Amino acid sequence: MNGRVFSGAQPTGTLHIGNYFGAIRNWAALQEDHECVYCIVDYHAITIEVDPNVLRAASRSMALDLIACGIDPERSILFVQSAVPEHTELAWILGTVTSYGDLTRMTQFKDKSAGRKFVSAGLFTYPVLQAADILLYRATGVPVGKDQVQHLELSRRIARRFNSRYGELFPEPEPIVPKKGARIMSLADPSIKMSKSAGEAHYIGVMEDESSIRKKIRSAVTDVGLKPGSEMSPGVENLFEILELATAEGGDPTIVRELREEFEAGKLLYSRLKDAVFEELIRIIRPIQQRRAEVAQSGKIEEILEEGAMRARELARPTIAEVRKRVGLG
Ligand code: AQP
Repeated sequence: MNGRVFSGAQPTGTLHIGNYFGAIRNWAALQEDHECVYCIVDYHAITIEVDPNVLRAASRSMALDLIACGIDPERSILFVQSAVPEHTELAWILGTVTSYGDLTRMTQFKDKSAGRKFVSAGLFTYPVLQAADILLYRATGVPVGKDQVQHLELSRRIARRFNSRYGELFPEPEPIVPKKGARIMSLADPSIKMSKSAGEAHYIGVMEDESSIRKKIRSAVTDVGLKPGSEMSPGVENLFEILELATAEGGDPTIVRELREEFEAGKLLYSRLKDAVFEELIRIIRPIQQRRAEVAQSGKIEEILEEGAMRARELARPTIAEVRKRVGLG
């Protein structure tokens, strides 16, 4: 084993291909040679108002999505964050070694708070809870997309400040970011990242039905007036990246080469590129959807999550006990 990794996904909706290529694929791969702790971060999800009944169901649904994408609950610890209250206890303590100034520089807070009438303090302190999630398990690696790298840097600073004030306890966690797919953009607006909360048009769900995926890809923003040697627009670049990532999972890479050559020659028909993206995505998504249906039918999800929470608490309790002792609490 090469150490322990931790990562989380918010149950704010269904997994999209950005989550899959940027993070979840890596989560699955890391199971081969790491001790993996994967969490459905419902405490994070409530930083933006959400219907309680929707949230509970969404956490179960996210667990099914993750298992369908290859997270094996026997090899990895898979659980819902709120079943392990040590996360919030550590978050409070770590908040006292977090600089207010650092928090004000977080771009995710700026993006997510923009245009909202009510901005919760929880949304502002979100990165402290994220640091607690990781440090609670003394994880050394965190597989995430590019959007989370700034938060990870803050987690490292928090660990450093805690260690220097109370004595060495936490390793400084390193982000594990894929070389390709770390930032998939929205198809409807390639200037923003693909995201659940940006709205339906902005993402392709891993569990979405084929006709809806086809429609979204067909209406993906590209550009007009392709000439030989012209620069690739962000929308076209994004489609090529998705195509490359999908073909890399057991597909035929010749199609990517051919389409790139057609682009260079100024002859590429975007409808051809979009059809290829659709075909390749469906090829990898279909078996995931089938697997999800099977796991859902087995009716074991509650049991899996309970077992995961129990295993997570076994790891979390000694850390929190040590933290309390060092800080002089209790
Ligand atoms: N567009 C993306 N490209 C690559 N990776 C991405 N991730 C998110 N969007 C992209 C990575 O997916 C993991 C899980 O993300 P999350 O569920 O914790 O929430 P998020 O980062 O806030 O993702 P969303 O879809 O944008 O959710 P909402 O809209 O609900 O906030 C993370 O590792 C993330 O880096």
